[in-house]
Amino acid sequence: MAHYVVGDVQGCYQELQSLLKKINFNSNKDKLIFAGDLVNRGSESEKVLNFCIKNKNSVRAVLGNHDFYLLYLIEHEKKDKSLKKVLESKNLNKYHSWLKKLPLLIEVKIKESKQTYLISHAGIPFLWTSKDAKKLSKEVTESLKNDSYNLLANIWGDTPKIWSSKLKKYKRLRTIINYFTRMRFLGEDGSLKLDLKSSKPKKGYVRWFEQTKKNLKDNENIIFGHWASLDGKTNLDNIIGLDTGCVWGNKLTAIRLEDKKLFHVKKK
Ligand SMILES: [Mn+2]
Repeated sequence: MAHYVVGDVQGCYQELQSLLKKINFNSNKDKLIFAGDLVNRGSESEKVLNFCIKNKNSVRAVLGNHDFYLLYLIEHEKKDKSLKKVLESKNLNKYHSWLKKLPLLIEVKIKESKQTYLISHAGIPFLWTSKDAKKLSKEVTESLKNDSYNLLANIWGDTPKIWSSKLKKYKRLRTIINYFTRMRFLGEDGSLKLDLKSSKPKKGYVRWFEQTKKNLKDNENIIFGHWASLDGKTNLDNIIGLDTGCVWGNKLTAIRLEDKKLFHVKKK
């Protein structure tokens, strides 16, 4: 049995199938965890969701910003060019209920290596301990369970720019979601700089993992997606980026947690 984490699929179903072949994925014994952004931009988002639901006993995923966008469309707008086939699918209710239950953070402990892996779409800011992050992910999950319509109407926007434990209600939930699903660069105080999307550092801002790495214990690792222009390069062996821009013509990447081996397939 092995645990694999897969980077941003974004509707690239053919490449996902090639990657599963490459890793010899066996849904009866292996576990597959998606680092978010299963859907949108790519042409076969509905097939990716069908695969996840069909294999739901061996598949887990964290929500990415594009998955939130799909949830928003399902509950509010129902119109989008790129996600048309998903929104018109007879399986839409299944997609909805499966996506709604996904967390923002997954923790996997590997017995053999005694390593712990925290998986979230964009990462974890240094402002949170791993215990905080788990608790804050649960707050969003609870809200998606009990109040998704209002939550989804209130998650859009780049403010508040900085986390505070005093934040309440939708401002609080929006900020948690922005850190977990959209973060790239942070100010020195930990404030989000959401309009910077390249991988090049800018004065006054650092890539989130440069700060978070100081918090991690010897056996702790973080796996994230979201940042295609980084092409997986953090230069750290305990904070690993898996978004290698498949939907942009580059490649789809997975990591096997047991030995940290990376697997890639090229965009077809
Ligand atoms: Mn993303």
